[in-house]
Amino acid sequence: MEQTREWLKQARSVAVLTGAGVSAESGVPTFRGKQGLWRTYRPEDLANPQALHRDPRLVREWYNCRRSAIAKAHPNPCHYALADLEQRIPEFTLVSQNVDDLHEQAGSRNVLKIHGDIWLVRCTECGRQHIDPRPCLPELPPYCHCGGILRPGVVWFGEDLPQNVWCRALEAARAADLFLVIGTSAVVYPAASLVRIAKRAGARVVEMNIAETVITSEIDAFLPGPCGEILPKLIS
Ligand code: BJW
Ligand code: ZN
Repeated sequence: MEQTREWLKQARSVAVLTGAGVSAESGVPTFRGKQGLWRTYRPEDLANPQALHRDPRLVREWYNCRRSAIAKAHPNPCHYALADLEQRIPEFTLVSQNVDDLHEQAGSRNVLKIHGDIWLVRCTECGRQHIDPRPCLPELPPYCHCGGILRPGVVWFGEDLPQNVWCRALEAARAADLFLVIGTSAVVYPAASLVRIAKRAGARVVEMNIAETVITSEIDAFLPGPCGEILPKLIS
């Protein structure tokens, strides 16, 4: 903790990669592990275009469940600490895999949402997208004015990340003196590749998680525990 505090003090450029663990303390379920799974499904079974085609009702149910949980959630001390950090560091980029809006609600400004936004719906035919703030989407399946089916405005397996957003995430990882990896299992690519990219470009990498992950052995420091406790302590 002391060493990381020192790195943080000296850093001019900080990039952060967040995952579902950051919103877990706000009551939003994670994706993996016993606590994370929705019913018996793995995220790989639901978060893909084939699942929407095969079983639109199931996919809609999953997203409605998550929309309701996110609608009820409030930012936790980790979200607020990250917003606070943004004010103190000259160059600060928050790269989030999360599709909720809790970082923005906490006051973070420079957020790169590399896996999209759960409040957006996008037409599978004409590509138009808009915000739909309802916790539950009623129609099955919901339709666009053009007759196309509407889907969540998120990135599923096998789909490209939004290019502009991803390029900015890469730049931030390459420019960082310090790279924080918070509350992610780091198994989903290309998001997880940012860790190695930052490290190769010279950044110190610090991970905060309640459990060790696949990247723990490759990084400079591991701070175990709930990030809603660790990060506020680190920046205090
Ligand atoms: C706490 C805590 C607390 C709990 N405090 N910590 C290279 C190698 C291998 C595979 C690939 C590769 N490149 C591409 C792939 C394929 C694929 C992939 O990664 N597969 C692997 C899983 C094997 N990737 C893709 O398909 C990506 N697209 C792509 O590569 O495009 C190019 C391409 C095109 C065409 C063909 C092939 C390639 C897209 C990936 C999209 C991922 N989408 C999802 C769903 C988003 C929409 C939605 O939310 O509905 O993103 S999947 C899901 O996983 C979601 C998350 O953002 C993502 C990461 O999960 P995360 O955040 O890490 O959550 P968990 O649950 O896994 O972990 C939580 C962590 O928190 C745990 O560690 C806990 O311990 C911890 N925790 N409480 C601190 N209080
Ligand atoms: Zn349309």
